[in-house]
Amino acid sequence: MKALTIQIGILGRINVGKSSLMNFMTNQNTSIVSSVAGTTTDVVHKQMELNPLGPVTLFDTAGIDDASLLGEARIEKTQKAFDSSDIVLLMCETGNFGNFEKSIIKKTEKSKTPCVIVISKTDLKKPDDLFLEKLKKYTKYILLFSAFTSNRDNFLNALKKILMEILPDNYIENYLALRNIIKKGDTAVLVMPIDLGAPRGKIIMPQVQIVRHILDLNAASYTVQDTEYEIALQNLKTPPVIVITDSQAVKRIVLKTPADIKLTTFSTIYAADKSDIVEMAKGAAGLNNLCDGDKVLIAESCTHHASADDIGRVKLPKWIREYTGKNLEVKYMSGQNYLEDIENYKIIIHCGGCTLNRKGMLSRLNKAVEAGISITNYGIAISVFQGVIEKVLEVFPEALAAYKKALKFQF
Ligand SMILES: Nc1nc2c(ncn2[C@@H]2O[C@H](COP(=O)(O)OP(=O)(O)OP(=O)(O)O)[C@@H](O)[C@H]2O)c(=O)[nH]1
Ligand code: SF4
Ligand SMILES: [Mg+2]
Repeated sequence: MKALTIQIGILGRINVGKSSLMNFMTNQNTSIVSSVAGTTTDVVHKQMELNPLGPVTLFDTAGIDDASLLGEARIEKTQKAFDSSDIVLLMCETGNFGNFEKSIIKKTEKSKTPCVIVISKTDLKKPDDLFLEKLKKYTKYILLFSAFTSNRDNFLNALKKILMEILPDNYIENYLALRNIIKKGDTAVLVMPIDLGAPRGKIIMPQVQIVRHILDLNAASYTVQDTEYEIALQNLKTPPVIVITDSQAVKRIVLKTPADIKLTTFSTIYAADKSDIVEMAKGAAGLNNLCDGDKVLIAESCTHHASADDIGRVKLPKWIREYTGKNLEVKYMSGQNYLEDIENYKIIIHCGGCTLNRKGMLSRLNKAVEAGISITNYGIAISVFQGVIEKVLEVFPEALAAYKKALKFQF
C-alpha cells in the first residue's frame, strides 16, 4: 500500500467523463465538469469514506490521450497520479477502446496495479455484448456508468465488491472505526460489568481489542464496572470524549450520562471494525417490522460452551419475542454451516464474530444483504430492545441515517 488510504486514480481520454465520475462518487462538485475538452488541467484529489472499506483518495486527472493539447507539466502530473494509484479506474465510452486505453492497461500490468474499466455515458450509448467481450480480455472488472442515470448506492456497492476482491487483506482487516471519533490525548470511559456471563478472570476479546485501539490512537481509557460509572465521571477533570459500554448495561448507562457526551456500545464499534456498521444499522430497523410466524435466525460463528442463561440460545429469543410481542419462529445456529436456507429468514441476528476475520464477517453480511434479508448483531439488537439505538448510533452518522431511513421505509 502506497499510503494509509487507498489511492484510486481516474484515468481516461479527454472529455470521457472523469470529473463527472469523481463528483458522482464524492457527491460533491469538487471537479469542474464541462464539454470543453481538456477542462481538468491539474490533478484534483478528494478523500472520501467508502464504508466499510475505510478512507479512499480519488484522483481526477487531466485527459492524457492527445499530448499536443496538453503541456508537458500536465502530462507529468497525470503520470504522477498514475504512479501513486493503488487502483486505476480507466474510463472509456462505448465503442471507443483503442490504443490509448490499451497503453494504460499495459502500464497497469507492468506496475501490477489493478484496473477497473468504467464505461461512461451509458445513458447515451449502452455497450453491446461484443464490446463487453472485447473489454473482458483486459480485465474482469467492468462497471457501467452514467453521471445522469446511475444510482449512486448501486454504483458504489458494485465498486466496493470489486475492491474487496482486489485490495490486500491487511487493508481490509485493519479498519479502525474509532480513529474518526477519538483523537490523541482524549479519554474514553469503558463500562464493563462483571456479571454471570463474564468469563472468570478475563476480559472478552472485543473489549480487549478496543482497549488496544485506544492505545494505538494515543488516547486514554478509563475502565469501570457499571457500579462505579458515576464516580468515574465525577473523577474526570474534563468529560470523556466517548463512553463505550457493554450492550446489556446500555440503557442504565445512557440514563446516567449527560446528553452531550457521546455514548455507544462495544458491539457497535465492533460491527464497524469487523463488518459494515451501515448495513448492520439498516438491518436493525428490521426488528421493528416482524410479524407473527416470521423466522428469525440467531447465528454464532463459533461453538462455545453455553451457560444456563446463554445470550444466543436463551436471552435473545426471549428479548425479541418480548420486544415485538409477536409469535416468532426463532432458530439458533452456530459454527460454519451458516445460511444454507437463508431465504427462509426475515432477519438474522449475528454474534460479534470475534473468531472470524473481517473478510469472513463481511462475506456473511453480504450473503444476507444480497438475499434481501435484514442482518444485525447481538449488541445492536439489544440497543433496539432497550430503546437507545439512536443514541448509540450517533457516533456513526451514516449508520444512524440508514437506520432512520430504513424505519421510515417500513411504516
Ligand atoms: N450524457 C452524458 N454526458 C456526460 C456524462 N458524463 C459526463 N458527461 C458530459 O461530458 C462532458 C465532459 O465531462 P467531464 O466530466 O468534464 O469529462 P472529463 O473526462 O473530466 O474531461 P476533461 O477534464 O476535459 O478531460 C461534459 O459535458 C459532461 O456533462 C454521462 O454520463 N452522460
Ligand atoms: S465468535 Fe461469536 S459466539 Fe463465538 S465467542 Fe466470538 S462473538 Fe461469541
Ligand atoms: Mg475533467
